[in-house]
Amino acid sequence: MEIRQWREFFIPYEEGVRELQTKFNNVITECNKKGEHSPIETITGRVKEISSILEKINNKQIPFDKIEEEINDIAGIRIICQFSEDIKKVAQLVRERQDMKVIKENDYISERKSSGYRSYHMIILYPVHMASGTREIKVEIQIRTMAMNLWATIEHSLRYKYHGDIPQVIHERITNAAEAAFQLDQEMSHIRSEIIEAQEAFREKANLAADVITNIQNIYLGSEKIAMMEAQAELIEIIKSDDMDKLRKFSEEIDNVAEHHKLQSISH
Ligand code: 0O2
Repeated sequence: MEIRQWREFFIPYEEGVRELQTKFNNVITECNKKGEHSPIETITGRVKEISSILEKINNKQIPFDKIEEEINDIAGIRIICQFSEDIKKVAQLVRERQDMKVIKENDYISERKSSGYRSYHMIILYPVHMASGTREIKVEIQIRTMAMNLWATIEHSLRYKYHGDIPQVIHERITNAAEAAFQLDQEMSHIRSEIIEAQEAFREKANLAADVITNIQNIYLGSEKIAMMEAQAELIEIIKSDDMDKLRKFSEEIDNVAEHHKLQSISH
C-alpha cells in the first residue's frame, strides 16, 4: 500500500478513537458533576503504527487484504481504573451501550498471561459516520488498573529493548514486580471504601465552593461590590474551617438569594 492509501485507510480509525475517547471522558465528567466515584480514571487512545501492523501481519501470516478482518487492535482505547472492582463496572458499561457491539472479551485478570500481564480486553464493533458513508471498525478496549498499567508499560518497553528475549535476571525481577502490582491492587481494594469516601468529600467541597462563587458573582455583579466581597470572605473562612455542614448551609443560603435575585430580574 502507498503512503496515500495508508492515510485514507487510517481515517475511520482515527475518527473512531477520537469519538470513543470523548465518550468515555463524558463518563468521568458526569460522575464528577454528580460528586460520585468514577470507575474510569483516565483514557488514552491510539491508532497502530504502520510498522506495528506490518510486523503483526508478518508474524501471524495475515494476507494484506485481510488486515481489517484479522487485526483487532488497529484502533486501541486504554481505560485506566483506580480499583480492580472498577474494571467490571467499565466492562458492563461497554456491554450496555447501544453504540458499541462487543464481539470478543479476553479476561487476562482472572487468567493472567504467562508473562505476568493482567488486563481486561474487549473487542467492539463501532460505527464511524464519514462523508463517504458509515464504516464499522473494530476497536480493542484494554481495561486495567494503574498498577497493571505501570507493569505492562514497563514490560512492553523491556520486550521492545530486548526484541522479546528478556535476560533471565530481568525476567525474574519483572515477574516479581507483577506479583507486587497484584498485591498493590489487593491492598487498595481493601481500603477502597475509605479512599472513595475521602475523594467524594473532597469533590463535594470543590463543587460546592465553585457553585457558591458562581452564585455570588451572579447576584452581586456590578452592583453591590461590598456585599460580594463580604460573601466571598465568609466563603473563604468556611473553606478554611473545613466545616462541611456550614459549607452546605452557606451554599443553600446563597442559592436561595440567587434564585430570588433571578426572579426579581425576570419580573422587572
Ligand atoms: P502493541 O505494541 O501494544 O500494539 P488476538 O486478538 O487474540 O487475535 P493479539 O492481538 O495478540 O491476538 O491479542 P492479545 O494477546 O490480547 O494482545 C493484544 C495487546 O495486548 C497487545 O498488542 C499488547 O498491547 C497487550 N498485551 C498482550 N500481552 C501482553 C504482555 O504479555 N505484555 C504487555 N506489556 N502487553 C501485552 P500488541 O500488538 O502485541 O502490541
